[in-house]
Amino acid sequence: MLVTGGAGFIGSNFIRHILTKYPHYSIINLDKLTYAGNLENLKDFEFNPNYKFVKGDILNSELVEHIAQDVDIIVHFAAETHVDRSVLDPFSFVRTNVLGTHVLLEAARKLGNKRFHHISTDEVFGSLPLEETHRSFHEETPYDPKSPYSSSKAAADHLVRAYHHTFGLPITISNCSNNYGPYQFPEKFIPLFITNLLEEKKVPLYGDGKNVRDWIHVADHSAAVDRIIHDGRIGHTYVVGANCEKSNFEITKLIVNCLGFGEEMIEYVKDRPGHDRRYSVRPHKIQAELGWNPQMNFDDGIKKTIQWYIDNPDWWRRVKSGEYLEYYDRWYNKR
Ligand code: NAD
Ligand code: TDX
Repeated sequence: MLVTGGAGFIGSNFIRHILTKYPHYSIINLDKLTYAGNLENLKDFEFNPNYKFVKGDILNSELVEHIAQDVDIIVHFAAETHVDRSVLDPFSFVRTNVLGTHVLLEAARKLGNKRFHHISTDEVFGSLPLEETHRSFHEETPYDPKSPYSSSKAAADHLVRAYHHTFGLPITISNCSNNYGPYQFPEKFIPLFITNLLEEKKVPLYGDGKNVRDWIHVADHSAAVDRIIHDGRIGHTYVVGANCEKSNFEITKLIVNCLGFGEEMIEYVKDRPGHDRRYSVRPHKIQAELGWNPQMNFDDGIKKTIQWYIDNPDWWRRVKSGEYLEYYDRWYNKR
């Protein structure tokens, strides 16, 4: 299996899931090690003979064709993933998410139509109004991306489908909701808020704090991708989510209280431009067809996640420095 972006948050959790469940599988992890990639995430697999890391860019077609020669499947996680960064620097998102996906599709086609699974997001479907609680995203929802990030993911999804339709490439796509769990880079909402509080800093809640996200533990997302790559129908899309909608304020309060603070630690800050109001995912197809169901309830998952950040201060202190601080400064001072 060739996994791209396996040194990031979800990719590393997925590799750990696969090599634990199927110890005879062999994985090549191709990752550029951007600010978000971290080899420490898979340190325990460093010497596993069935795991190989290759540092490289998915836009390097020669390298991709070389390492994909003998694999049975490409599972494509690599991407620029932070919506706020896509506001500051849209081109890097077009480059990696659109052009990079294209390079991988071409390689898969040239190498005799390799099986290809593309990891996408529910954000390609756009934004739902808060009050229309009966509406959720599903496989037939029209695409309506709103941010440079979600537009670049949508463009990639269309290319993946076009390669199936035009060249018969055996593809599947998953559109998953917001993930949380261990090894998530602390620029994202949940780990940013946990680590800020561990540093006794306030947490920056955007706008009115009422935006809603549909949360899933990363272990459940990994299990969903596992089901799709093994038994998913070729050419099909599966939306993935855990039926767990929460407002940002609700989650903020939970984290703040869990860490022994009160609401005085919440700082309402200027909203993200174009901030999507609500995401909601209806994962009926993957549940009915593949028998997948989320296992982790949010209360347990968030407590375990908070504990993971408490137990791993070296990990997050190292990544929450250098480049990250420059980015944070740009985000708050130059937008
Ligand atoms: P992440 O930012 O933690 O990791 C991305 C990884 O991709 C990093 O290891 C980085 O080094 C690597 N990478 C980036 N550009 C690369 C390039 N040009 N060549 C090779 N490697 C490159 O991201 P994540 O949160 O783990 O997301 C993984 C995938 O899941 C993405 O495709 C994302 O769109 C999708 N997704 C994420 C979420 C979420 O909530 N985090 C939800 C749904 C879908
Ligand atoms: O400082 C913050 N304050 C705040 O209020 C940050 C970083 C976020 N937020 C809000 C914005 C969102 O409503 O929290 C919510 C979650 O924000 P992010 O963690 O940035 O996630 P989101 O924008 O929803 O996108 C995520 O989910 C889908 C991932 O980053 C994407 O890669 C994935 O596709």
